[in-house]
Amino acid sequence: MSAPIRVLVTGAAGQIGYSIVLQIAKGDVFGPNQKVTLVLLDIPAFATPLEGVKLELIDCALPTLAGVEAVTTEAEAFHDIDYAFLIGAMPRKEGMERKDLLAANVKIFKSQGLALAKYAKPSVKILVVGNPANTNALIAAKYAAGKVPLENFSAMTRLDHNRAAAQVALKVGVPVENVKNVIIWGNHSSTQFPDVAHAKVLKNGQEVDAVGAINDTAYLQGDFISTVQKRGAVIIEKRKLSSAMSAAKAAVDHIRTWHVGTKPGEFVSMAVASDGSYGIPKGLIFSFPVTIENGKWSIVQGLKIDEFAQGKINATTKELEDERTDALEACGE
Ligand code: NAX
Repeated sequence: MSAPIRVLVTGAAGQIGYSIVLQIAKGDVFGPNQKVTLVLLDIPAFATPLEGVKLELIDCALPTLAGVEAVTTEAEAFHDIDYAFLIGAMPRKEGMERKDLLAANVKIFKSQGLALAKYAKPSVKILVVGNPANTNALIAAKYAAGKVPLENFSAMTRLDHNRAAAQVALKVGVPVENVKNVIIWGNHSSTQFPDVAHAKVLKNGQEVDAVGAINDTAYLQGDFISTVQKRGAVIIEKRKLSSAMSAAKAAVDHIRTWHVGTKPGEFVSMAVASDGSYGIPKGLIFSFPVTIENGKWSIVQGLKIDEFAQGKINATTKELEDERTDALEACGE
């Protein structure tokens, strides 16, 4: 076993937190040969349930868990960490607008960006799950600039990616592992563009284009997109709580892929800082198709974007630009 790595989970007393900590602790992210020290952060009002989560983790008696720290200050939480799952935030409730969430949450991420700069290892890799995830990541990166590189920040669209792959699998009638290279473009919001134009499915032993296998443009440009875009809202309507089990699994997938890399010929969706690819303004945290090698992501280049796709990409870009303006204002910039 190599030396333990320090992994922070914020909002660890919350519902995604409760679902994810076991998966990280038992090796689902970093593998069975890598010990982890889990650092659990929540707000002081949740110190007692957080302590309960810590006790349960100890009781799991896991060979991969080197230690658990339950803390309520950023100084303790961000100290020397290698990875950060920034989940803690105010979750969206039924009927709540994203812009109400934005003002409340970007201030948390300004403070955590400053804490990353002050306490974390400069090599720390960050996944923002708390909404509005893309813009929270942009704010955290801005306030950690100079210490933690921009490319170490990401936001989660892997849940949307997994939802899209699952819908394609159901439609084609193949197992989900036979679907690859769906893309989520843009924001983790209802303007996201789930795109199957470059996806492949393995059907009857042959790899074919998903578009051909589905052979239903009206579905692909209509119900498919809205099902993925609105899935979070449907889960809230039915559970009266936002997605937690599937969100935790997607966060595990996101960091595991970042840690171990993508398979040859495969890409995944990850919201990262735009370098201007596909005409997206530089610095926006935008979900792109990426490949990952040696812990470094690269945006997949040269994919053909048709007029329909371009319209969708423009809409989600505009929303992210507006969010950036509102977020900077909320941070007093
Ligand atoms: P919960 O309300 O169950 O848990 C959130 C936890 O965060 C609470 O325990 C709360 O005390 C804690 N918290 C609040 N402020 C904090 C701070 N400053 N520092 C540390 N902890 C803090 O929400 P949950 O269902 O776990 O959702 C967490 C976040 O994930 C929400 O913002 C939610 O909207 C977002 N989601 C993002 C998804 C994505 O794909 N990017 C999908 C799932 C989820 O909706």
